[in-house]
Amino acid sequence: TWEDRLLSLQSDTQSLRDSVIRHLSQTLGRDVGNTSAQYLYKAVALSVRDRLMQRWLATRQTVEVDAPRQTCYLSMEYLMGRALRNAVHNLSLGEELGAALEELGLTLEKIEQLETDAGLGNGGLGRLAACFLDSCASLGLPVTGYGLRYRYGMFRQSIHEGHQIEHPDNWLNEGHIWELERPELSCSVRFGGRVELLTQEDGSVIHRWVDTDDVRAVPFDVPVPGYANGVVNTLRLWSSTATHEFNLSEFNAGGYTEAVSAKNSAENISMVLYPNDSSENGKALRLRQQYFLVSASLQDALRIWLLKNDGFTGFADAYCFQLNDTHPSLAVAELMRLLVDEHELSWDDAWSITTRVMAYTNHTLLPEALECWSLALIGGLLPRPTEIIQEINRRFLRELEEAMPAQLQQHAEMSIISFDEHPVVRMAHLAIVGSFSINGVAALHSRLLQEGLFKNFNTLWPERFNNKTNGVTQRRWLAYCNPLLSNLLDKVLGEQWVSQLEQLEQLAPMAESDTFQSHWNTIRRQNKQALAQLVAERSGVIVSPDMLFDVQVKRMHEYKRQLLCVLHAVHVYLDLLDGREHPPRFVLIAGKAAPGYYMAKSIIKLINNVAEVINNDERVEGKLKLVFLPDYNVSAMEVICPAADLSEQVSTAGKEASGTGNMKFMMNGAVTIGTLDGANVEIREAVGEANFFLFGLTVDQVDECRGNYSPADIIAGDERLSRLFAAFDDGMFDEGEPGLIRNVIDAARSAHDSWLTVADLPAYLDAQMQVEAVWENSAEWTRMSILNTAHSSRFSTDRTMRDYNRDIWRLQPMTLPE
Ligand code: DL6
Repeated sequence: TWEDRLLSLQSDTQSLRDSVIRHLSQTLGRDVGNTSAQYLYKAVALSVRDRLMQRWLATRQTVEVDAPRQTCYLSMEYLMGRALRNAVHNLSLGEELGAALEELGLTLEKIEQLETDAGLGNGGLGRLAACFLDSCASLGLPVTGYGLRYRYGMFRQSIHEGHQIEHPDNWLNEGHIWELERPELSCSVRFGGRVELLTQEDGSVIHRWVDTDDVRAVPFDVPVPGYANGVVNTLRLWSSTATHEFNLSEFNAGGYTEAVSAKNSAENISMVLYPNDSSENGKALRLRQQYFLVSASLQDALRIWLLKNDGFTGFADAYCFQLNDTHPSLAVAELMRLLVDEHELSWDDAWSITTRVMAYTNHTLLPEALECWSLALIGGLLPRPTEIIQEINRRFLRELEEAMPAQLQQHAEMSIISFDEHPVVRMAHLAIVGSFSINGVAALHSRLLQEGLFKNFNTLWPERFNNKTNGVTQRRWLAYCNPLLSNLLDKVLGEQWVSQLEQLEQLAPMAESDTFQSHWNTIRRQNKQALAQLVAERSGVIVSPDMLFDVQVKRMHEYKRQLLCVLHAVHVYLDLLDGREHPPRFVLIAGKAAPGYYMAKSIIKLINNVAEVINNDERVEGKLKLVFLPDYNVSAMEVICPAADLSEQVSTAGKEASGTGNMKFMMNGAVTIGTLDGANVEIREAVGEANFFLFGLTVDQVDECRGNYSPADIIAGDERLSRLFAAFDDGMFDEGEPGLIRNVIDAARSAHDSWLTVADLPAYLDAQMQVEAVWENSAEWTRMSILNTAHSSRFSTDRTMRDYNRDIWRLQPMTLPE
């Protein structure tokens, strides 16, 4: 009854309040009446963590002992963001905790802001892994995430005179409440050394990897609470440390630096996240990180298996390892090594297990992101795994000779180790040869993989290829980041929509209702006010919530074409100066550029230069603003996506594997302007052509364009473009650094521009005119906005995880008491 509920609410409120006070004084040793905000956050987080512990233990027990089958998700990146709000709501503690904090004179909203983002990822790939974990826990799937506990995560970005400046992300500075160190589960990972061949009495030869430099892998466990189901899965992050503290004799002899150097080099492995998104950079330390992750994780899985089994019969039916891109694809060789060398299985038995447990997800078609390690480098660092890769490849080429006789060109193209003078190991090929499932991340991307990049493999093993369109978790990306809309949805749909997102479809008929539209707009306006406040705090620029909020936030990359967005802003600016009217618009761009990516950094500078001119020109005051928001991260997106009117998804067709920002915006009621690329194709299909602003070349047209492209002619033939480029040529946005800006503009109008910016620009400007026309009809815009949310349910990672589970993992959901 409601009375019982009230009583339990009161007692929970009281026990939470007591718990906060107890942690403050007893765990943290602080004076309750006089402490810093950081300690208050910690005491609150500890109180919530307490509530997870029992369930966490019960879930681990179920996964390790009872679950007939489980998945280990191997990923170099997890972009988790903040944990407190997510845990509070997934545990349904919001009301009680809110009341407890109120009694202490605090608010949950303020406390939440004190948490540092866990930024152990670059962008889409890492955030996808975090969404997957949330959905798996919420669906009760026995899935453990394995990753690295980087001491420094994604760099912090500031802007100085328009330039990106990078700062170390010292995210563990204040300690991390959400992790538990598990030193007793540590293991050793080998590097270097050499391989010895030993002939056995029966004549067989065994390989011994000796004289290695070993590094200790220490796991730190992070809880992953499911939504209202009592399940708490685990994210296990490995930290590297030396196997021996330091060399005492050298230390005693005065060689202090030498004495600690082995320790330092071991600790370096998990020291810092490589800040490259979609490009590999071939550094030995990165290879060490990858091997460290896979070796420690596989050893852990085998250890758990051997707790209740005394051999490997049945292992392949009980485990699946999902490889998040090629970064962990050394897992194929490492599992072979562990099974053959350490557990003495025959090659054939080990290979049969390996190829039944590995599954590979590809996240990019960009050639620069396809990892290839020099055979010499990998051979020096990992001699035994390298031998195994060579043996896998020898057998694979033999298989090819039988399956595709006399097709030597194809054999060379498909070989794991290239036939070059300086051979490289193609990590994607290693992953494909060793996996029973290979998937892309959106329908278009998977088709392009099968018809293009992996065509030969698809001919050989068509049954291995499949698509799994990405998603986002509606809990973080709608229910918790947009509480006002979430409350409205609770009222009109009931609270079940949070776990049954299909219920959003029921909003569609309400899209025409004046009353519902009015509620919708009131909420959106408040969300826009919150974003306006963030923008004012971080950039000093004041924007009105009545403006059209036009947003492009994502990693800075030429193929994502932030340039289109800023060129359109300049076009509007020039129009306004020429006396043409446009509805008031606020263009927001944010994202980090890889520190070594000169062009992406120059684009940031260009955006800031243009912003400086526009925002300080009184003639366009109140009509146009452009802001580059520094230090974009998960927490910033939680404020941005509920407030966007227009979502910019404008990559060159065929380049964006899927995109997931596009889904967050759609779910929160933004309308997309985009190309037929990645998951945009499916978004448009879901929301209907009339509710999506489409422009630009298709993948086929992009291909046709190559070698036959003349941006100069396109510019000369379109007055808008001529005026635009003339403004840059006149130095309107140079701000004292003409070379930099000129470089970007010249690259865009070069016939060699791979991103075809100018080719798509006229159509983009036209599509933006359609945007304005609809925007001026407020009821029509609101209808489109509501329909976007209504039709967004297929972009939930709950759906994505069900798809993975149905086709790849085949896990039985766990049921635990709530
Ligand atoms: O699948 C997640 C995400 C996609 O949404 C993006 O479209 C794609 O660019 C990104 N891929 C990478 C590739 N990195 N590497 N290698 O981040 O994956």
